Amino acid sequence: MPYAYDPQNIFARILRGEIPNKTVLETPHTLAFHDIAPQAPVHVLVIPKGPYVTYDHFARDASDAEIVDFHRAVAQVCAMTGVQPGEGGEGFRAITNAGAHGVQEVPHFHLHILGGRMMGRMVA
Ligand code: IU
Repeated sequence: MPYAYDPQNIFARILRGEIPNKTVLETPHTLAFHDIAPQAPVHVLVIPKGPYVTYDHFARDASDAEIVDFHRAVAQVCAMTGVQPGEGGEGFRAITNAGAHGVQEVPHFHLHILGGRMMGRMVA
C-alpha cells in the first residue's frame, strides 16, 4: 500500500517557506526547528525535506544520503542544544508518532527531540 503524501501539510508549507519557523539547523536533506508548542525546555523537530509521511516510510524509501544526513542532523541538534548525555548534557528523549495509533498530527515524518528536564517514565 503506497503512502499518500499530502503536499499541503503544515511541514511541507514550512519547507516551501510559506510559513515561518524557528530554524535550529538546515542541511542539504534535513530541517530542524523549534516546536511551536514546546513540551520541554528543549523541543526540536527534525524533518527530512523529502515527502515522507512516517518514519518507516522514510526508512524504506529515502536514499542513503537522506538517511545519513537526517541522523547526522539529529546528532548535531543534540550537540547544539546541549542535551548529549555523553558530552556533558543531561540527556534527551527522541520520539516519532506514526499514523492513527501513534496519534500523529502532522503527516510529514518528524522526530521530536525533547530535553532540558527530567522526562516522565515512558508509557504507552
Ligand atoms: P505529532 O507527532 O504529529 O503529534 O506532532 C506534531 C507537532 O508539531 C506538535 O508537537 C506541534 O506542536 C508541532 N507543530 C509545530 O511545531 N508547528 C505547527 O505549525 C504545527 C504543529 I500545526
